[in-house]
Amino acid sequence: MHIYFCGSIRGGRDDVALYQKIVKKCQQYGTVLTEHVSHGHLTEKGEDASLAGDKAIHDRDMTWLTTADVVVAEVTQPSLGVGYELGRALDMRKKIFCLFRPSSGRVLSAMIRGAHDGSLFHVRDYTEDEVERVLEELFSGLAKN
Ligand code: 6IA
Repeated sequence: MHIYFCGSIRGGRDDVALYQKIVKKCQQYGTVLTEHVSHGHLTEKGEDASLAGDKAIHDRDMTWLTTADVVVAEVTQPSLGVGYELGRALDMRKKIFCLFRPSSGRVLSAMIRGAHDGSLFHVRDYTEDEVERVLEELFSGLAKN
Protein backbone atom coordinates (compact mmCIF):
# COMPACT_ATOMS: atom_id res chain seq x y z
CA MET A 1 0.00 0.00 0.00
CA HIS A 2 1.23 3.51 -0.83
CA ILE A 3 0.53 6.03 1.90
CA TYR A 4 0.79 9.79 1.37
CA PHE A 5 1.38 11.53 4.71
CA CYS A 6 0.62 15.25 4.99
CA GLY A 7 1.97 17.44 7.78
CA SER A 8 2.83 21.09 8.12
CA ILE A 9 6.24 22.29 6.88
CA ARG A 10 6.17 26.04 6.22
CA GLY A 11 3.00 26.26 8.32
CA GLY A 12 5.19 25.49 11.37
CA ARG A 13 7.01 22.46 12.72
CA ASP A 14 5.65 22.28 16.30
CA ASP A 15 4.25 18.77 15.78
CA VAL A 16 7.21 17.18 14.01
CA ALA A 17 7.78 14.60 16.82
CA LEU A 18 4.20 13.46 16.39
CA TYR A 19 4.62 13.28 12.59
CA GLN A 20 7.54 10.89 13.23
CA LYS A 21 5.31 8.65 15.36
CA ILE A 22 2.58 8.65 12.70
CA VAL A 23 4.98 7.88 9.84
CA LYS A 24 6.62 5.07 11.83
CA LYS A 25 3.24 3.50 12.54
CA CYS A 26 2.08 3.90 8.92
CA GLN A 27 5.23 2.12 7.75
CA GLN A 28 3.88 -1.05 9.40
CA TYR A 29 1.12 -0.99 6.77
CA GLY A 30 2.87 0.18 3.63
CA THR A 31 5.32 2.58 2.00
CA VAL A 32 5.10 6.18 3.15
CA LEU A 33 5.83 8.25 0.04
CA THR A 34 6.38 11.47 2.00
CA GLU A 35 8.52 10.26 4.89
CA HIS A 36 10.60 13.48 4.65
CA VAL A 37 7.66 15.50 6.09
CA SER A 38 8.54 13.94 9.47
CA HIS A 39 12.27 14.67 9.29
CA GLY A 40 13.47 16.73 12.23
CA HIS A 41 16.04 18.68 10.21
CA LEU A 42 13.37 20.06 7.85
CA THR A 43 12.39 23.46 9.21
CA GLU A 44 9.77 26.01 8.16
CA LYS A 45 12.60 28.46 7.47
CA GLY A 46 13.53 26.74 4.24
CA GLU A 47 17.16 25.79 4.85
CA ASP A 48 16.35 22.44 3.29
CA ALA A 49 14.73 23.86 0.20
CA SER A 50 15.44 21.64 -2.73
CA LEU A 51 17.86 23.11 -5.25
CA ALA A 52 15.21 22.41 -7.85
CA GLY A 53 12.81 24.81 -6.10
CA ASP A 54 9.15 24.94 -5.20
CA LYS A 55 7.79 23.91 -8.59
CA ALA A 56 9.78 20.68 -8.47
CA ILE A 57 8.53 20.01 -4.92
CA HIS A 58 4.92 20.65 -5.96
CA ASP A 59 5.12 18.55 -9.13
CA ARG A 60 6.85 15.62 -7.42
CA ASP A 61 4.34 15.65 -4.54
CA MET A 62 1.39 15.73 -6.96
CA THR A 63 2.85 12.73 -8.81
CA TRP A 64 3.18 10.85 -5.52
CA LEU A 65 -0.36 11.85 -4.55
CA THR A 66 -1.63 10.40 -7.82
CA THR A 67 -0.03 7.05 -6.98
CA ALA A 68 -1.20 6.98 -3.32
CA ASP A 69 -3.79 4.46 -2.11
CA VAL A 70 -4.55 6.42 1.04
CA VAL A 71 -3.82 9.87 2.46
CA VAL A 72 -3.14 10.40 6.16
CA ALA A 73 -2.93 14.02 7.33
CA GLU A 74 -2.14 15.50 10.72
CA VAL A 75 -4.15 18.73 10.51
CA THR A 76 -3.74 20.27 13.96
CA GLN A 77 -1.03 22.70 12.83
CA PRO A 78 -2.71 24.75 10.09
CA SER A 79 -0.86 24.51 6.77
CA LEU A 80 -1.79 25.89 3.35
CA GLY A 81 0.13 23.06 1.71
CA VAL A 82 -1.74 20.37 3.63
CA GLY A 83 -5.09 22.00 2.85
CA TYR A 84 -4.15 22.11 -0.83
CA GLU A 85 -3.06 18.46 -0.82
CA LEU A 86 -6.33 17.41 0.80
CA GLY A 87 -8.41 19.27 -1.79
CA ARG A 88 -6.42 17.77 -4.64
CA ALA A 89 -6.62 14.29 -3.07
CA LEU A 90 -10.39 14.52 -2.72
CA ASP A 91 -10.63 15.56 -6.35
CA MET A 92 -8.62 12.43 -7.20
CA ARG A 93 -11.16 10.37 -5.18
CA LYS A 94 -8.51 9.21 -2.70
CA LYS A 95 -9.39 7.78 0.70
CA ILE A 96 -8.41 10.48 3.22
CA PHE A 97 -7.93 10.39 6.99
CA CYS A 98 -7.40 13.67 8.83
CA LEU A 99 -6.21 13.54 12.43
CA PHE A 100 -6.90 16.52 14.70
CA ARG A 101 -6.05 17.16 18.38
CA PRO A 102 -8.73 19.32 20.09
CA SER A 103 -6.41 19.52 23.14
CA SER A 104 -4.29 21.95 21.07
CA GLY A 105 -6.93 24.62 21.77
CA ARG A 106 -7.30 25.17 18.03
CA VAL A 107 -10.53 24.85 16.09
CA LEU A 108 -10.19 22.92 12.86
CA SER A 109 -11.06 24.73 9.63
CA ALA A 110 -14.68 24.23 8.60
CA MET A 111 -13.40 23.37 5.12
CA ILE A 112 -11.69 20.29 6.55
CA ARG A 113 -14.15 19.24 9.26
CA GLY A 114 -17.03 20.04 6.95
CA ALA A 115 -15.58 17.80 4.24
CA HIS A 116 -16.06 14.70 6.44
CA ASP A 117 -18.43 12.39 4.61
CA GLY A 118 -17.73 9.11 6.41
CA SER A 119 -16.86 7.51 3.11
CA LEU A 120 -13.86 9.01 1.30
CA PHE A 121 -13.05 11.86 3.66
CA HIS A 122 -12.70 11.18 7.38
CA VAL A 123 -11.87 13.56 10.22
CA ARG A 124 -10.87 11.93 13.50
CA ASP A 125 -10.29 13.80 16.78
CA TYR A 126 -7.67 12.15 18.94
CA THR A 127 -5.21 12.67 21.76
CA GLU A 128 -1.49 12.19 21.35
CA ASP A 129 -1.35 9.09 23.56
CA GLU A 130 -3.90 7.26 21.40
CA VAL A 131 -2.31 8.03 18.03
CA GLU A 132 -1.05 4.48 17.41
CA ARG A 133 -4.37 2.87 18.33
CA VAL A 134 -6.25 5.32 16.08
CA LEU A 135 -3.99 4.40 13.15
CA GLU A 136 -4.44 0.68 13.86
CA GLU A 137 -8.22 1.17 13.72
CA LEU A 138 -7.97 3.17 10.55
CA PHE A 139 -5.83 0.63 8.68
CA SER A 140 -7.80 -2.38 9.91
CA GLY A 141 -10.97 -0.64 8.66
CA LEU A 142 -9.25 -0.17 5.29
CA ALA A 143 -8.31 -3.84 5.11
CA LYS A 144 -11.97 -4.81 5.59
CA ASN A 145 -13.15 -2.59 2.71
O1 6IA B 1 2.51 24.80 3.33
P1 6IA B 1 3.35 23.73 3.98
O2 6IA B 1 4.81 23.85 3.69
O3 6IA B 1 3.08 23.61 5.48
O4 6IA B 1 2.86 22.37 3.29
C1 6IA B 1 3.23 21.10 3.80
C2 6IA B 1 2.78 20.00 2.87
O5 6IA B 1 3.22 20.27 1.54
C3 6IA B 1 3.37 18.64 3.26
O6 6IA B 1 2.33 17.71 3.56
C4 6IA B 1 4.21 18.19 2.07
O7 6IA B 1 3.71 17.03 1.47
C5 6IA B 1 4.17 19.35 1.09
N1 6IA B 1 5.47 20.03 1.07
C6 6IA B 1 5.72 21.31 1.38
N2 6IA B 1 7.05 21.58 1.29
C7 6IA B 1 7.65 20.44 0.92
C8 6IA B 1 9.00 20.04 0.70
N3 6IA B 1 10.06 20.81 0.89
N4 6IA B 1 9.26 18.79 0.31
C9 6IA B 1 8.24 17.95 0.14
N5 6IA B 1 6.95 18.23 0.37
C10 6IA B 1 6.66 19.47 0.76
C11 6IA B 1 10.06 22.12 1.20
C12 6IA B 1 10.99 22.35 2.31
C13 6IA B 1 10.83 23.78 2.74
C14 6IA B 1 11.06 23.90 4.21
C15 6IA B 1 11.73 24.63 1.94
